[in-house]
Amino acid sequence: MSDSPVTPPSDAARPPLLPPGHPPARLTVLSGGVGGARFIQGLLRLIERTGSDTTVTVIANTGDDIWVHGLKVCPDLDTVMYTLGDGIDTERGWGRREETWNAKEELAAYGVEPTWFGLGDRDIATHLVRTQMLEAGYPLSAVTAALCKRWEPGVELLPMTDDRVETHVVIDDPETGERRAVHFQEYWVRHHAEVAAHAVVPIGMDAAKPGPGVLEAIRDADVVLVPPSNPVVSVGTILAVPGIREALAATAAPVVGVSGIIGADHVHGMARQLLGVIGVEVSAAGVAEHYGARSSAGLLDGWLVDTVDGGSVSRIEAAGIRSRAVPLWMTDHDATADMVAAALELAR
Ligand code: FO1
Repeated sequence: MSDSPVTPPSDAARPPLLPPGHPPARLTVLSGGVGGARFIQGLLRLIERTGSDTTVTVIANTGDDIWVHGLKVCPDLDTVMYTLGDGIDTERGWGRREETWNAKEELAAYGVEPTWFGLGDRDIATHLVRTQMLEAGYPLSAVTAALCKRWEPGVELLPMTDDRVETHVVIDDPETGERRAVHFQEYWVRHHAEVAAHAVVPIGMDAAKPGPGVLEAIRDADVVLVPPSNPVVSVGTILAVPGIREALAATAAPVVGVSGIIGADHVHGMARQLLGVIGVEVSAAGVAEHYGARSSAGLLDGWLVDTVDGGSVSRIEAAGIRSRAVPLWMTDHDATADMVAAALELAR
């Protein structure tokens, strides 16, 4: 029997038809700290569940970074790295598990400030490595890649910029009543976001450039995901890096976000307070409208809200953003994976 001269069209010619909820090949996530890290854990669980060979690039906020005791601390980079590398203290959501605080106690015994910012002994090793490498001339992106060689987070972790940016908050000093700018960490960790705040200022942002790989990760993504991170100091700070908004407007990838506000309050952190500072309604719809629809020079193509906010879906869609109400409580990795699958569905 002669061989059939006709060969079937090769599958390589046709992009594989992905079953619903199956993550596409290349995902890029704009992430803050705790909320973003939990969201990415769910994304990795979804990839594991579907067996897809998806690559994930995380563009992390570095505006929370702070120099303390001569060390450079990068809370959002470290929270993502430790969480995905299984070194995180899951109670706190930051820093290392099985931590000890001897150095912190010794510093306090010397009366050295800031005593309100806790550096654990294990965590200090990360900051020593980072500070040494920065002082040797390595950019933050190279330092992060080096630290990730140990932690193997399973994603490409990119600082939003290699340049120094610090988020400061203008507050009324609780002791003196005088209005002054403090580092975001002092506002959050020392004052628990309980003092009157009047402005959020990303110091150094004008001179900042997107870090290596950042614009490419946005351009080349199949979908860009915006986790329920703080819209002001986490996502907002990433969007403020010159060039990043333009890249998000230009990418062929749908941009889909998940609300960190459920009902009238944030799930974690201080989004409620800071949304008030910038005059944005503290609601899932308010944040969606603040981010704006891509069809009108904004950020979003899609926006997931929690089931309690189902009534706001029509308002969000009226703003030009596709929306769906699904459970958004990240109670465990599978619940979060379901939420990520819903976000990817919205992106299709
Ligand atoms: N948060 C606190 O509430 N108290 C602390 O003493 C504290 C220390 C700290 C040290 C390193 C680090 O990476 C994070 C740390 N955080 C602390 C959390 C940090 O304020 C937040 O992770 C982010 O900046 C906000 O998302």
